Amino acid sequence: MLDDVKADSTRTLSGISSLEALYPVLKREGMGPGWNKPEPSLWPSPRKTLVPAHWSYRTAKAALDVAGRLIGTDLAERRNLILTNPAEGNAYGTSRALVAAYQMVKAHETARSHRHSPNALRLIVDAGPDTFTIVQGEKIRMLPGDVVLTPNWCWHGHANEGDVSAYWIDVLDAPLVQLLEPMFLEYPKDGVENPRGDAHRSPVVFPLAETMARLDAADGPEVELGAPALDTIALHVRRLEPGEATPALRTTASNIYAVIDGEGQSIIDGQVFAWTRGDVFVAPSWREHSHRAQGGRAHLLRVTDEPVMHKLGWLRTPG
Ligand code: GTQ
Ligand code: FE2
Repeated sequence: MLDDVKADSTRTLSGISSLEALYPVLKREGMGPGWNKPEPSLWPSPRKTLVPAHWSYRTAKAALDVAGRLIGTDLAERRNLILTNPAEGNAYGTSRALVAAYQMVKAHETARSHRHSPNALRLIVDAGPDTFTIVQGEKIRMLPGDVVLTPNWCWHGHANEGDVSAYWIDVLDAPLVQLLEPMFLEYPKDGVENPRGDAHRSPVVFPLAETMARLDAADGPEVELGAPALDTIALHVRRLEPGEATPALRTTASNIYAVIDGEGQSIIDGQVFAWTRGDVFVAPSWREHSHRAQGGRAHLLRVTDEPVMHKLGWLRTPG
């Protein structure tokens, strides 16, 4: 039957003498003329389809406090607010490859363990000393300014054993995983993970105090956490001295910034965003940007898909 249709098309094609007659036959065969598309498939330089954007921690925290009264981690799995890039047609990511979210775990609450193929990391914004994430059975303390990794397929859950709510910023490469489709998510067969002890040192945690000490000793204003931190995501902490503007950066990689401390403003492709501690903002691919601290020193966590761009030969950062 299928062979009959194919044979029929071949006969039809041999009788065609105009492009207009060719197009419907091609369509029926699941083919399209590359020379006659309404939109080109390739273009000379990045189209900058995602937009610069900023999210306020103050607002997110207030929203999470409301959500905390209305939904528990038993139902929510994760009580998070996803920071979707407001570009038209975009439904999920903060940048093309990465998604950022604010997450809250209330006092004496846990968020059950799971593991997934997306890589993840968290920057702690506000948390009491008895807030933990459990990564592969290792109990990791989460203090403000600390960065914790949960690489691809590592078990992880969160536990707040203290009396105050904990708030942090998650970044995952889930949009990239959605695009390429190697998505897996799994729950423990026997419920919860049994954590082992308290980890003070672990390859998955970058305590703030250590990062600050490295910056104090560094030649330049930026240090990298890990090399890179995750297969798909690199992390850098940038110190901004008051009044000093960073050199303008334009790169094919996308950069999500989370404010560790201080305040200031960034100009992203001509748009000005004022920021303060806990805020998140994004400079999508090819959007030139620079930052300036105001009032005092500030520190930004720069979260970038640079390792992906570099590995694939697509990283370009013209001077
Ligand atoms: O904390 O495990 O924001 O799995 C999104 C997915 C956080 C998490 C998010 C997640 C997590
Ligand atoms: Fe997770």
